[in-house]
Amino acid sequence: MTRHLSRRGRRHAGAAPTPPRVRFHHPDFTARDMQGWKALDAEGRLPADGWRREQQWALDMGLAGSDSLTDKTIPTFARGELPHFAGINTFLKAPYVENVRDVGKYDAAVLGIPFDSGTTYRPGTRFGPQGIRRISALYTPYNYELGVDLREQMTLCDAGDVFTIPANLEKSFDQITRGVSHVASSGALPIMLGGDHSIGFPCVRGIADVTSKRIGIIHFDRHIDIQEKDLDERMHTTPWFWATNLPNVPATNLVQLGIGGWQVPRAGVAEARKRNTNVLTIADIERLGLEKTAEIALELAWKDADAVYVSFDVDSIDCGFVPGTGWPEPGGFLPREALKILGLVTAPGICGLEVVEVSPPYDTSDITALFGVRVVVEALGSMVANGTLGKHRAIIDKPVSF
Ligand SMILES: [Mn+2]
Repeated sequence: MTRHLSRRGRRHAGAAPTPPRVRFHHPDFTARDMQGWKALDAEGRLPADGWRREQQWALDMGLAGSDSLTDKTIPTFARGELPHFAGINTFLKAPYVENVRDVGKYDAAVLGIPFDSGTTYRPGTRFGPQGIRRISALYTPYNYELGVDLREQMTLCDAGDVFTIPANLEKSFDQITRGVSHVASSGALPIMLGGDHSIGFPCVRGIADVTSKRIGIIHFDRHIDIQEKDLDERMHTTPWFWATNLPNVPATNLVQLGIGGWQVPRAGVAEARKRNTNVLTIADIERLGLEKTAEIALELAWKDADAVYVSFDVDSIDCGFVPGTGWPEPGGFLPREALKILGLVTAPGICGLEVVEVSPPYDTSDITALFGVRVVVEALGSMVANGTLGKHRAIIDKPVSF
């Protein structure tokens, strides 16, 4: 942009000599507070060895491309990241671990929990893992603002889905706990793609089973999800009642962010009050600000605890952004607010992450599933940027083997 002429100068602009072109509003490239400029430099410091290895692997696996192609890194059969519209989708096209005994060779493992028998309104979250994986193909492993490239700085695999039993919550919970405890015992960070929120209990149990240490939970939701039973069963309104009954998962370390509106069952509120969980509403968070909210959440979740688990219900976001969910609710987080808090609360490292309530049959243009992807990569990116990925291994003192 050229320098603005003064009112007087503009009036006589026709007669005045042309002013010199001066960069007036552009920021100083050396300014430390300009993330946009700093991130340009940060990318230049990232390695690209992982990308070159992937390209070579793609040629080895997929045959060299046709002679007419100028770019000799393109194989005949699509393998790896490119093109984004092709290939068999794992999460972020991470390697599929066919033999789950190999899962410990990776820093983090994604596992799908295709289960919606705990749903009390809209079903469809059994397709959540498929929906999230499909649209995850859109993403690269690199994030601009963080200056992080997951392909270069960590190893990720997709362990596939837990075999759940439709119409049987209890058998499914046992399967889920077994799967999660297997992954947790291996040392890989377990990342669960739900599934309805009833999986919160068996997922936390899977991690709590492999440690004698104390676990806190940071829970993003519009719903309080801590009543004992719903419709006579342990439905998706109940996970924290059962999780905080576990001896090493105290309710006082449960931090519930974004709770509110007209869909919060009073039975759950009474239970949260009785157990002294920590509830912050959207209005609280607006008043405190995002940084302060994250600071409070970390303080409460980590108080006398050794690790923190993050449970992210996509319905914590205003329903205008997440139509594909089981109990949509207006008035929740803006996506960027929740992502900011999520990045901050995962920065010290977590012992597990679940993203729940993505229901592709109700989704529009994959936007809810896309947000689910973003939750996972945002958490991983934050831990990589802060050097905390893998810290959870220190708490695994009772690994299981099957
Ligand atoms: Mn919810």
